[in-house]
Amino acid sequence: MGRSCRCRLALQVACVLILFLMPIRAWAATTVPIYRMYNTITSEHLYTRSKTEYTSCGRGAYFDWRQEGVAWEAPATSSLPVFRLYNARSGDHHYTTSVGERDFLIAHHGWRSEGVAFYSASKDDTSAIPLFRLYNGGLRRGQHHYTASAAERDLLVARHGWRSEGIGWYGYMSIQAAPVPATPSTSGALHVKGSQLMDERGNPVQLRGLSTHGLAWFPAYVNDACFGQLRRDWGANVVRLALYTQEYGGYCSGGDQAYLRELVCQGVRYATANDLYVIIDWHILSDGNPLTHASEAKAFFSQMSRTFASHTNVLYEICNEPNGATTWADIKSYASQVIPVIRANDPDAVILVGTPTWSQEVDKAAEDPLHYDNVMYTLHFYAATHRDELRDRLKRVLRDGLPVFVSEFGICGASGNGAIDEASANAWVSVLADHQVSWCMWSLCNKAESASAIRSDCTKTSGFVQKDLTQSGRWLVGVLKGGILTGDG
Ligand code: IDC
Repeated sequence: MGRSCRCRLALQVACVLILFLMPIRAWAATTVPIYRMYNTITSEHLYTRSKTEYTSCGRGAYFDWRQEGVAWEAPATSSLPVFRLYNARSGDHHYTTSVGERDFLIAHHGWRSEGVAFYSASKDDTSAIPLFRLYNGGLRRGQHHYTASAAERDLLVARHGWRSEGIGWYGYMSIQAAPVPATPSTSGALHVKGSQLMDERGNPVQLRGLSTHGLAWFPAYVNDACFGQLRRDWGANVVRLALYTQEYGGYCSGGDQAYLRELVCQGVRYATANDLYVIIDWHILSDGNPLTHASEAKAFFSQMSRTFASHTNVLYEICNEPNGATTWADIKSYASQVIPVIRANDPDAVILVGTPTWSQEVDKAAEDPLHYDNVMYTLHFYAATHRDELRDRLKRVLRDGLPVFVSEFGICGASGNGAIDEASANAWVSVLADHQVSWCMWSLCNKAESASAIRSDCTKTSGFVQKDLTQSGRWLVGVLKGGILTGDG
């Protein structure tokens, strides 16, 4: 059976089901997931509420559908239908809320109605989110694209010749069933080649995920269900475990070292069980210079690398953010002590090294890099504080071949608080996607500050739903679920 036949049949089945279920759903005021599929041959995206259509459309001469997960949630029914049209000549699908547009395309451009695809939420519903509509006249098929992610929209407009056509309709954010990114089970042990992080077969790979807040302060988020949700529902493929060294209760400032080490080990175990890469972050901050606690760092990384020598999903970040008067020479001297300690147990693991001025001066590392394999240098940004100047610095060092990992960023100001700048954050993730630079957002906690992903009135530590997420959290999920931002669109 051809794809469109199968799709039509599935649609008919779905229509019957919808008719059947409609009164119950309306009464229960439920939402239904809308699945997004991508045809790698024609570049068309297809959106469907039919799980059958989603799971049965596979591969053929003219199509090779990739499942991209749940794009958004639609009301099970409403007074605002979104119509689906099919053009047999081009094999393209189109979606519109406008009866006028639908009838015009049918009457004058050879389109056929495929009924109601799904329903729109009301734009007056304060929990509804817009679905953006884009147009690309240069494509033979898939000329329209629809996304709930403003970041994906901005990237398509800025880099891929798309034109924004405003808002198509409204839905609700989905925080389930994200597309499957490169994970330890598919991509294996990572290595660094030139400026690029690579998987075990030598393909470029981008890690995208979330950093914990200080493990000593927010240990409860280190749990199996939480990491499972990050991976399966949000689509993250990395989690970073932030172990503060000097702050209150830190590893080198009175914290219970055995307990903190056990927390890190648990974090690695939960990450491993959920098929995530994991970064062990020695989170220097107020200690300024990593040399301050170099001997504790060596002992710590010696233990960790011995424990996880056989793990292929562990990355070591040896100093979060050197700052103050710390020079690149200081950091080099520190790295030259710590890297051999890790290498003695784990010869190939990827190691991340911080750079001066809160990990912003990657240019210093580019001028005088370390002489070890599988090392990357970190750049950290806070989108409302750091914009073009730091982005340009990143692009320059990448051009010069420096491997960079954005192991921490926020979409707010550098204090971790204050106003959020989504436009700047979107510009950042576009650049990172273009260059396949890996990243982790700060932070997985419910502290009352803008950087936190979880609202401060939410005391859950897993099973988050949309209303549990802050603006930062929602933005993150939107970006993780925007398929194009994985760089494979
Ligand atoms: C911040 C936390 C905040 C905490 C503070 C000091 O968000 O709750 O009180 O540290 O411990 C960084 C650091 C990161 C900061 C973050 C925001 O790596 O530890 O977290 N930030 O200020 N660099 C730039 C910003």
